Amino acid sequence: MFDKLKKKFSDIFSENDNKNSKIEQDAESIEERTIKRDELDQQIEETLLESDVSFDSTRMIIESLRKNMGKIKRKVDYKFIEQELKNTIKEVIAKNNDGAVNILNVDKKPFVMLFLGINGTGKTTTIAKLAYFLKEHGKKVVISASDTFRAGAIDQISILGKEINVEVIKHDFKSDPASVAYDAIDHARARSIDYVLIDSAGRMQTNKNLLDEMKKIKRVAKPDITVLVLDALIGQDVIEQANTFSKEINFDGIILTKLDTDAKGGSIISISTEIKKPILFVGIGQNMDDIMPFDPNWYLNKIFSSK
Ligand SMILES: Nc1nc2c(ncn2[C@@H]2O[C@H](COP(=O)(O)OP(=O)(O)OP(=O)(O)O)[C@@H](O)[C@H]2O)c(=O)[nH]1
Ligand SMILES: [Mg+2]
Repeated sequence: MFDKLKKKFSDIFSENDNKNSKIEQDAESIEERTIKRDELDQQIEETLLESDVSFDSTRMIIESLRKNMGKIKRKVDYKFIEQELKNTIKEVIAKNNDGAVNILNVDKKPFVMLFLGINGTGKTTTIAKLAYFLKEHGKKVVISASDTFRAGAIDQISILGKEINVEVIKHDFKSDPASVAYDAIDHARARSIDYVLIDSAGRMQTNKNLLDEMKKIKRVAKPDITVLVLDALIGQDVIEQANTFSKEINFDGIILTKLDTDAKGGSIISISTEIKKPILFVGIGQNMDDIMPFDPNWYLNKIFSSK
C-alpha cells in the first residue's frame, strides 16, 4: 500500500540527508542553501504529482511548506523538512476530516446510510464490511438490497449478508429500489435496529434514468448520511467523479476503497483538498474485516518511513 510514495519520500529525505552530512555545512553560502531548498521543493513537487496528488493540491502543499519553513537562515536540515512536510500534509487532511460524523456514535435510531457510486467501485462489498464492523461493535444492522437493476446484485448482497449474519431486506429483480429501502427502514424501526445500510446500483454520472432513480431513493429513504464510494485505483479521476456526482446529488462523506492495491498513494491528499468531504472509512482488502475508520495519522505513518 502506497509503496511508491513512501519509497520516493524516503529516497528524497534520506539520500539528501546522507549527502548533506558529508559536506562541510558551515562553509555553505546562503545562495547554496537556497539552491538546495529549491531543488528539494522541486523533488517534493514532482513526487506528489507522480503520486496522484492533483496539481492544485501539490501547489498548496509546497506553498504552505515554504511558509511554515520561513527564510533559509540555517543549513538545510532534511529530517526537519521531512517532519514539516508531514505536518503540512497532516494539517490538510485533518482539516478536511474535522467534524466528520463518528458513525459508531450517532444519536438517531435507526441511522440510515445510503451508498452511491459508479459501477464497481466497491459499494456492495463495503456495505457488507461496514455491517460487519458495526456488528463487531455491538450494533444491530439491516441491509437494504436496493440494487434491483444489475442481475445478480440481490444474490451478491444476500450471500454476503449470510456470511456475516446480517439480515438483508430484498424485493424482486427490477422492482423499485426506493420501496425496498422504505421496507428496510420500517423493519429496523419495528425491531429496534440501529443502522440501515442501503445498497444501490452502480451508475455513471451520465445515465439520467439511474440518476433520477438515485434521487428518488434519497427522497423516500431520507438517509441520515449519503456516502459516495470511490475507487482509489482511478487516482486523480476521483475528483472529477466526485464533482460530477455532487452536481446531481448532495453527499456527506466518502469511502475510499481498494487502498490495498494503490501503490501511488496520493488520492487521499487530493480528495482532502479538492472534494472537501470527509473520508469516513477506507477499504483495504477483500475480506470482511478489511475496512477501517479513516485516520490521518495512520496514512501519514504509511507514507513516511520516519516516525
Ligand atoms: N482489493 C480490494 N478489492 C475491493 C475492495 N473493495 C471492493 N473490492 C472489490 O471490488 C470489486 C467490486 O466490488 P462491488 O462491491 O461488487 O462493487 P459495486 O460498487 O457494488 O459494483 P456495482 O454494484 O456493479 O456497481 C469486487 O471484486 C470487490 O471484492 C478493497 O478495499 N480492496
Ligand atoms: Mg454493487
